[in-house]
Amino acid sequence: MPDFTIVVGSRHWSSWSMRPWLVLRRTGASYDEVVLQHRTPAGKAEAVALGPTGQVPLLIDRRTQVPIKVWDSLAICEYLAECYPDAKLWPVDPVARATARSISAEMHAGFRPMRMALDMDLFALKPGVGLDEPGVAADIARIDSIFRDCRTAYGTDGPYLFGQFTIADAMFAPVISRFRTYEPALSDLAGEYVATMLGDAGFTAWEDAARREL
Ligand SMILES: N[C@@H](CCC(=O)N[C@@H](CS)C(=O)NCC(=O)O)C(=O)O
Repeated sequence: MPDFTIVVGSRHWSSWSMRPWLVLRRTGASYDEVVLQHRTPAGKAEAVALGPTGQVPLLIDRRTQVPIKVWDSLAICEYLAECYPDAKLWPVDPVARATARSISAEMHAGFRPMRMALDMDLFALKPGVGLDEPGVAADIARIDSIFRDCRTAYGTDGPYLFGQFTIADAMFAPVISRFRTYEPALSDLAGEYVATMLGDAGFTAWEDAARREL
């Protein structure tokens, strides 16, 4: 039996599921998946039966006699970082790590106007739709500045926000999908980072699995 089970929602829409799934994949751990159509009554009932919140994602660690359940995307990422220190899921440098944690928490708790107006719809192309909704431009500008600032300050040893892939990249991965769908204007540096993430092996593996879900 694999060490972990990750319960995710439909890969087309479950932005919260995408994040820890990308991180789990980076650990190299063995895992299997349960994919719930979380927007349907049947999928919701399954989620309620599996975890305490009735939401996805949910991680089940089966390495212990009594399996450990971890819910909420950021908590799952933190748990995996603790289980797999060699995977360097957070930056090694303490200043970079503090920044990575801050922007990950900012993503987790914030950007509500953008998240509400620009739904993740993995393969859809809807250029311009929703961009003039209240608060959306400010959210996009803030994300653009996060991408620019991290790439400039910490991105010298690789193409990701902190050089090598970290949890921060996973936390912003659904935003990458949204930017492809709604095509807001971005700075050159932010646009380059979006292109990097669209070509990331984990991101494209998520897309491949979504195609098989259809
Ligand atoms: N804060 C949670 C949010 C989880 C969440 O909202 N999941 C959505 C799917 S992306 C869900 O389960 N929706 C179904 C529902 O709430 O009934 C996390 O970070 O994991």
